[in-house]
Amino acid sequence: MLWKLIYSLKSYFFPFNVFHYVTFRSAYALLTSLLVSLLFGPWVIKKLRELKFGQVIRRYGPETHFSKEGTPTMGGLLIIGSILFSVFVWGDLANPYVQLCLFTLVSFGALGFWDDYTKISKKNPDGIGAKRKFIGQVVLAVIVALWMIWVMGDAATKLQFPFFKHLVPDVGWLYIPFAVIVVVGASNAVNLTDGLDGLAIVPVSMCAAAYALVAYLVGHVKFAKYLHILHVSGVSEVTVVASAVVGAGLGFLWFNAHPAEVFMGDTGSLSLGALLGVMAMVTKNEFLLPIFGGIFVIEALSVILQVGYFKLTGGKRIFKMAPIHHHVEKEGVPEPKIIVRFWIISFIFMLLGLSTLKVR
Ligand code: 57M
Repeated sequence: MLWKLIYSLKSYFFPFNVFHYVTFRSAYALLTSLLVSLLFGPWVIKKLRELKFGQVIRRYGPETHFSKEGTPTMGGLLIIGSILFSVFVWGDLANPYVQLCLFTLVSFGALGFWDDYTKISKKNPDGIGAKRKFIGQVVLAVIVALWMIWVMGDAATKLQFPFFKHLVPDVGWLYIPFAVIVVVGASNAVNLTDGLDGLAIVPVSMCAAAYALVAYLVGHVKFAKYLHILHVSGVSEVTVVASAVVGAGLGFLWFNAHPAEVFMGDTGSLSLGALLGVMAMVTKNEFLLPIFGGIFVIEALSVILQVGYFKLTGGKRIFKMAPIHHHVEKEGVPEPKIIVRFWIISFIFMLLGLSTLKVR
């Protein structure tokens, strides 16, 4: 909102007119959240240490993780704070889609914080419990879905698919359970992926960058028409939010890179995953998310297959350990190598997803 103050002075100094442009504000939103997270990172990590918000390591996990015991967690507070500050400066808080994104970020962040804090205060790795966490996610996802339908109107319940420009069914109220699957699925998939230093934050940042572009295109009538995608007026402002996520993610990576000085915690993973889900919804490109976030799909599928096979066979495993990053670890691949290779795969998924915008 701060940009509106400077923009109002354009009659005195015309170059201030540039503050009106989403592209300009998005670039500076990225730089602002990056700078804020870099500047405040050391202080936040110091505070988390002082508050003894240290990670409890499961003893049945990979031995290489035992040395991570006590690493400050809840670093998601730094990510969320950097995004909020940057969007306050460069975003339009009156925009309903920006409000939806920020509500999702803060509400899921609060749910994750509650879980993280319970894990630490009660020394219980299960935190508030999977059932209570899931119910919280579903309730918040329903609120976001209803809010979006109220804001967006008829277009909200329409679905569009990669490659099929004429297939745009209106699913009506069925969109609510669909939206719950998108938001809760993304939230939990990012949560599961966040198991190695930097493993989740880079694919999250790549997905956010992809949705920054998608939001910009969907929000512009000409671009949307040219690409045969639904136009959603006003959704271009989400480009500013998505760019702030990229900046905050890079800033957090500075400290989360191996060997990590801080973990994002459920505070970060639940909120960022859910935010990606909501960005997919407000841009009406929900089916691009499993492509952009292909690495999250692989991680979640590895758990589903492992647990399902384990139950079906009375104890047999497909992987040495799920999620799949632990299986690769058990194969003896060093953590840094796994992380960078997963980043490369994530980058490929992002490009594949973006390419579908042209192939329709
Ligand atoms: C989320 N959390 C990490 C950190 C991070 C059903 C089962 C697959 C569930 C799954 C699980 O509990 N997932 C929870 C993953 C944890 O990271 C913390 O959690 C936050 C994210 N929510 O921000 O605060 C550990 O991950 C490591 N880590 C890093 N660097 C990072 O930057 O090294 C995290 C971030 C941290 C740290 O060690 O403690 C996690 O892995 O729990 N369970 C698992 O993933 C476990 N898998 C498992 O039990 N597999 C079984 C069955 C159930 C499928 C099997 O394969 O038979 C593994 N995780 C752990 N130990 N920690 C293996 C055992």
